[in-house]
Amino acid sequence: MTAALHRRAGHVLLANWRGQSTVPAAGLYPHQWSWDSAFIALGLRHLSPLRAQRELEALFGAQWPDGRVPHIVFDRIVPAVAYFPGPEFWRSERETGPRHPATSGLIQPPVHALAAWKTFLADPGLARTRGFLPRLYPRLRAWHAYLTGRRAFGSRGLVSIVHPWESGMDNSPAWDVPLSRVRPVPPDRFTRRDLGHAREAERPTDDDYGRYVRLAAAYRDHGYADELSRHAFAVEDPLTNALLAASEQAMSEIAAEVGADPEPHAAELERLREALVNGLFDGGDGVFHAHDVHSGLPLRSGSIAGLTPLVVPGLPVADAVVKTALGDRFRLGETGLPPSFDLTDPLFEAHRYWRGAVWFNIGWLLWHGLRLHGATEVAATVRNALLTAADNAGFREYVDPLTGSGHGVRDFSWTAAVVLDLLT
Ligand code: 9WN
Repeated sequence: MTAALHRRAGHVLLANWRGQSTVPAAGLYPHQWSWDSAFIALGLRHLSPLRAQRELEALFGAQWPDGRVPHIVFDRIVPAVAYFPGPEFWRSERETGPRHPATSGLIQPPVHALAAWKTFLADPGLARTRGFLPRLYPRLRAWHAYLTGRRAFGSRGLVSIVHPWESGMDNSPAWDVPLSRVRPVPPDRFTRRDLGHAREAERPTDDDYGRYVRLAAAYRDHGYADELSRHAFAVEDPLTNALLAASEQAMSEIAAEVGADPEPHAAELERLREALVNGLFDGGDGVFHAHDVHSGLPLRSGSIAGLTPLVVPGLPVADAVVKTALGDRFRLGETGLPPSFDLTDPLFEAHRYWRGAVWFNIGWLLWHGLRLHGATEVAATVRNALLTAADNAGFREYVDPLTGSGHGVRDFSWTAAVVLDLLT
C-alpha cells in the first residue's frame, strides 16, 4: 500500500498545483488558503522542495503592510462566481492598493514558521541558494508581530481571533455562544457557492453563513481596524495561540540559520506557553478552552482544539491532555482518528464539518504533539489510522471518526500532504 498511496497522494498535490501555489481542492476551494498552504508545504517538500518554498513565498507575497497574512489569496483568473465570498466582497485593494494581490481581510492559524522550517530542512542547499529563509524571516516576524501587537485584546497576553473562519474550524460548537449574539444576514442577501460542490448536511448552515457574512462585512466596513469595540466576536482560541507558540520555536531555529538572535523567540515561546496554560487550561476537564473576550468567560466545549496545545514544546500539562485524548471523549488510543468534537456530547455530528468529523491537518498536529511529549505508541496509532482513512476514502476532506467513511470533497490537498509527510 505504501508506494501506491505515496504515488496517489503525489498526484493529488500535482493536480491541485496552479503554477505559484496549490488550491485546497478543485471546485470547492479554487484559490490559495493560508493554513492550507502551510500544511501543503509540509507534504510537498517531499515531492518538490522548490514548490514547497514557492507555496509559502506566494502566500507571504500577499501579506498586508500591517503584517497580517490573509486567509485567502484570490487567483485573478478564476471567475468571480466560483467562490463566495470572493474579492468583490472583501475589497482588500482599499487597504493594500490595486497592485497587491486580491485577498480576504481575515487570518488563519499561524502554522507557517513551523512549515517554513521543515521546508528548509527538506533541502537546505536549495533553500540557501534561493535565500528562502533570509527573505521569509522578516515576513514571518511581521506576521507574528501583527498577531501579538494588533490582536492582543485581552490583558492575558493571548492572541484573539475575530471571526470563526479565522479559527480554521468554522462551525465548531465552541463558537455557538458568541455567535448567538450575532444577527444573521438573511440567506437571500448572498449566494452560497459551496453547496454546488458538497452536501448541505455536511456543511455549515445558512444561519452560520448569515453570521459569518455579518461579521466579515462589519470588519471590512471599518477598514479592517483591529479595535475590540468594533468586533462582536473576539475569542482567545487555544489552537491559534498554540500554533503561534510552536511557530516561535521554529523561529528560533530560523533565526539561528539566518544569523539573527534566536533568544527573543525562545523568550516568546516561554511567554506564550505560560499565558496559554494560565489563561486557557482547565485542569478539571483536562483540556484547553477558548476564552470569550467580551463576556470574560471561558467557552467550555468539547472541541479538539483543546488538545492541540500538545504541539507546544515543554507543555507542563501534556500528561493530562494525553489522558483526555485517550478517554471516552476522543478515544484516540482505540480509533486513532481524532474527532473534531467530543464523541459523547449531544452536539457531536459525525459528518458535519467541524462539529465532529475528523480532519487530517488536526490529526497531523496531534501526531506531532504526541511524539513531542513521548506518547509514541498513541502517535503510531494515529499515524496508521490517518493513512488508512485517507487511502480508503480517496483523500477526502474529512471522515467519520467512528466508521472512517469519507465526506466533503475528494482529493483534498492537505489530506494528501499529511499522507506524504506521515509516509516519509
Ligand atoms: C472558509 C480551505 C478552508 C480551510 C478551513 C475550512 C474551510 C472555508 C470555507 O476551507 O473554510 O475559510 O469556505 O468553508 O474550514 O479550515 O482552510 O480548505
